[in-house]
Amino acid sequence: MREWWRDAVIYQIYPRSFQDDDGDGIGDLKGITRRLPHVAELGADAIWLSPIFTSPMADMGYDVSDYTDIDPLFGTLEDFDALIARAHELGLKVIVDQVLSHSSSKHPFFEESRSSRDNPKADWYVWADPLPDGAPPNNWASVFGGSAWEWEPRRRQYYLHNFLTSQPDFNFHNSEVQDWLLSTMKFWLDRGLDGFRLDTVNYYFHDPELRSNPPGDFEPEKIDSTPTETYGWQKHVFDKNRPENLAFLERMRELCDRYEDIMMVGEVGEDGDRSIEVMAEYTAGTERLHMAYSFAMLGPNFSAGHFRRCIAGFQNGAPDGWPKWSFSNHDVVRHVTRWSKHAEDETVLAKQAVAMIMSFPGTIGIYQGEELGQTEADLVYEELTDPPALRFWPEVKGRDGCRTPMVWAAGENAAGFSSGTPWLPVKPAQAIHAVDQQGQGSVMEAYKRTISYRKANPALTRGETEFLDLPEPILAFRRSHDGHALTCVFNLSKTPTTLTVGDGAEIEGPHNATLEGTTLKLPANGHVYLAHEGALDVSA
Ligand code: TEU
Repeated sequence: MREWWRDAVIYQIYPRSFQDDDGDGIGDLKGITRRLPHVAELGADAIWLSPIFTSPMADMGYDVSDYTDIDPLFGTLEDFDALIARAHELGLKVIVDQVLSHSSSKHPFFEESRSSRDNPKADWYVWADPLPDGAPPNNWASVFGGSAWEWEPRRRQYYLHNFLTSQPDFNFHNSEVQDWLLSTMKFWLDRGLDGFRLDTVNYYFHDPELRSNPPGDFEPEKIDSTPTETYGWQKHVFDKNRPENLAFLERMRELCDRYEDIMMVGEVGEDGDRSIEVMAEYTAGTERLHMAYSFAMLGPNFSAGHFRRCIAGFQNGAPDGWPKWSFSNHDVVRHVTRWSKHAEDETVLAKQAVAMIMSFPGTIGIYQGEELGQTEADLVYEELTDPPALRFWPEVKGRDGCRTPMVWAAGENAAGFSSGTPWLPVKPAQAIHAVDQQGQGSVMEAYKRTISYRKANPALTRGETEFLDLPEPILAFRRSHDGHALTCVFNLSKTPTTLTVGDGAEIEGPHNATLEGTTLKLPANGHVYLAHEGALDVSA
């Protein structure tokens, strides 16, 4: 099916926490395979597996030590093959996380590179001499705290790590590195994979001049004592988004285009308006990424203006680009908790959020558990495993709270997830969202109905988008395709409101609004799709 990915709903699986098959308390590939019908029944078209390759797990698999094998925690290559086969039987495509910007410090190539200045891998990572006073070459800081440079006594040089010290950055200026990384992608494509989620796709190349960035509003060495109140992602002083990245995207695309229907989605590690520009730049045309996402919709901002800036900003930036939007993933507080101050009830918010995102233009991503209205787990320090949380607690709670096990059944601990002790606890506040507690009127029913409605409406999957100028907290836009138009209206507040709409509109699909003649009543976190011919006036 050509360009399957444009219409797709992609379900992100965090393998550690989806389904444990061997009772060690950690999810695995056999467990995922067993639970794939759940994903297919939701109406999803593809799964994205967060890292499953061999790793010391310092950053839960985003530190790879063997790019062409499965970590024993998750299973074997044969288990992977069985998962692919089962997914394809169910009509699900499979993409996996490909972490190319850095490897694990335990990768044999880095072990060799750091051992001396003249081994075959000496130039495969980013090494730099100290300044005359011994300091690192510049003020770049790690996303996870401290300087982005770590000292290696055997070389008497620093190496670059944009994340943990155990995640050294590859030197993309070395063409051998590029060629080898492409070969690891080819290994998985030859094994039947349908595509990749490319980690930190805007971090690949560094400035070879190693120029410092203007001093940020912090100094790396003070970062521990004055942690930002944000989610641990420090105001990163590394020069991301370098122009050289584009040529490597084209090399990856050229490889993928040798296969049938492969898709690459890039993670743009930015969260402001710049991130929308980079998403657009990286997906423009047909020679770069198929699509990209950023942290723009993964933060605290829950306003009509913000969502409009993201969507309209992307479309203006790349009329022929393609975004992926999602509200949650393994890196951020779950959206029903993150935005809870805008709602009296997190379940109502969950239903509004799925109605919103399924009406957005582009490909839609959902994160395991959000179909249950899953909330963020409140963990104590001793339960934490995530490095930025352990470093910046209590200002930064880290990412464990959004990574607790999928709750397949109500009951004690991790009923249904594991017969053993789960690697993160399932607290009562999460257990109440169990899959087997979902029924009539549940969040899961809303997800199934909304995804089904989206897939039946090309106006939502392929239509044009035109925003209506209404005051906060109303988000309204028209989606139109082949003469069919839907005006999607959302009340992004917990205060009910009434709008006036033109004649002839009819409510379609999941909603919690009422329309009497031309009076549209939206409750707290109201949402509605209005079907109509031509233009439809909506006024506050
Ligand atoms: O996350 C990327 C990331 O965390 C940064 O891009 C940061 O979010 C951004 O600069 C904020 O503006 C990816 C993975 O999703 C994450 O789980 C890994 O820990 C990280 O890369 C390192 O591989």
